Amino acid sequence: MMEKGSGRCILHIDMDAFFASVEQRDHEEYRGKPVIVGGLSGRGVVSTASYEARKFGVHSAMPMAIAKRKCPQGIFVEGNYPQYARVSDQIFGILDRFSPVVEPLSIDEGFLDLTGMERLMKSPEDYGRRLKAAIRQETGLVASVGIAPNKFLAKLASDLEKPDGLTVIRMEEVPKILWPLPVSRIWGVGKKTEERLSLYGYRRIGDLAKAKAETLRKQVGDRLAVHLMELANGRDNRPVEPVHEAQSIGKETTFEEDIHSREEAQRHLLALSSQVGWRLRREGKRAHTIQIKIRLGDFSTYTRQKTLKEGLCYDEDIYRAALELFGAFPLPHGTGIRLLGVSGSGFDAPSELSLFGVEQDQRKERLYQAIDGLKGRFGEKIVSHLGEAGRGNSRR
Ligand code: TTP
Ligand code: MG
Repeated sequence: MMEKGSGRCILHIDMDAFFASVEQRDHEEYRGKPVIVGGLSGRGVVSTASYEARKFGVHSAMPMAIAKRKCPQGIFVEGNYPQYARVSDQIFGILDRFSPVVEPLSIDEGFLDLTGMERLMKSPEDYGRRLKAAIRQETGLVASVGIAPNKFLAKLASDLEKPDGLTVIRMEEVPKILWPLPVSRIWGVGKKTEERLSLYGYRRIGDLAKAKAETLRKQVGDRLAVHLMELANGRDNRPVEPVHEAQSIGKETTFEEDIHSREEAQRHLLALSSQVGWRLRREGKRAHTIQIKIRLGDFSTYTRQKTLKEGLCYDEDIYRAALELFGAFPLPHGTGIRLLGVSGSGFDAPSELSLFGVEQDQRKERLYQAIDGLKGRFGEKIVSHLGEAGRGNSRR
């Protein structure tokens, strides 16, 4: 796989029964028992089930009522989503130590590109073992790992020996491992395509790999045929693409002392919104997504964001969005706020017409031109027609 340096080496990692495993880790009395996480109200569905619960036929997306029937002795919990997000951050922190190229796929899985890292490891398999051990040691949780020359095979591999799996697929093993599997295991083949393929007699991946290209093309069309034949032969050229932080313009403030009142927090959000607005306008940008960040006294950190049809660049519009997000955030009793942040992302292309783009509201535009003129001369904290800007002791 890594011998010649030309082929890739891709690792896929996926946590086992992620939410349920976090619950079992955090509650000793749940360990070894069927734990089901999900919505407990009338029409709730299962988010996930521990492997003990899966033996009863409980699985993700199943209506909770059915899960309760299948596994009456189960432990049913709503789940602690901020906790899962924190653990996920911790896991991705570990992944970042094991490869400079990490692509997160979901809260509990991602791809690592190990290509060219031969010297750092005894073997890819050993590296995978070390990664699993680091995760187990630092988070107390178990992951499954797949290693292969491409993404498709790596993801398939991580699933083959779950839970606690470590599976390597080499190119020459494709006929043995891949071909006996049902066509539905091919990425992008859902129920409909599966049915269509079965009409033509393609049930296993090997059936597709051995099909005549021309015949398959006629049956399912060029695009799908190429996709199916590539993957059925274990070929997949998609690179591991690390997500860069969404480009954003933001400001945050860490307070000298944690603040405890919502009113005070709102004043800071206004100041931050004004600073973000000013920066957006200065750069001729409009943000479709507004995010607030809240760090509590215990350092737990939350972000909340909303995306709007209209791009924003005016202080009061940004503040309104920030306030709405903040209003919906329940502040736990007794913990103060240590940090607040506001940022905008998801930019429209900068307009070539004017600093403000095609702005309908002439009055607003003139007002902000005047304000920004003053800010330009005297610094960004000098003025806001909204009154409170610049009162936070912002740090950069
Ligand atoms: P998965 O990795 O699909 O499932 P899992 O980690 O629970 O189990 P496995 O060992 O098979 O990987 O999803 C990760 C988490 O995402 C899962 O713990 C809960 C959540 N999730 C949902 O909330 N709803 C869903 O339908 C699925 C599939 C997952
Ligand atoms: Mg998982």
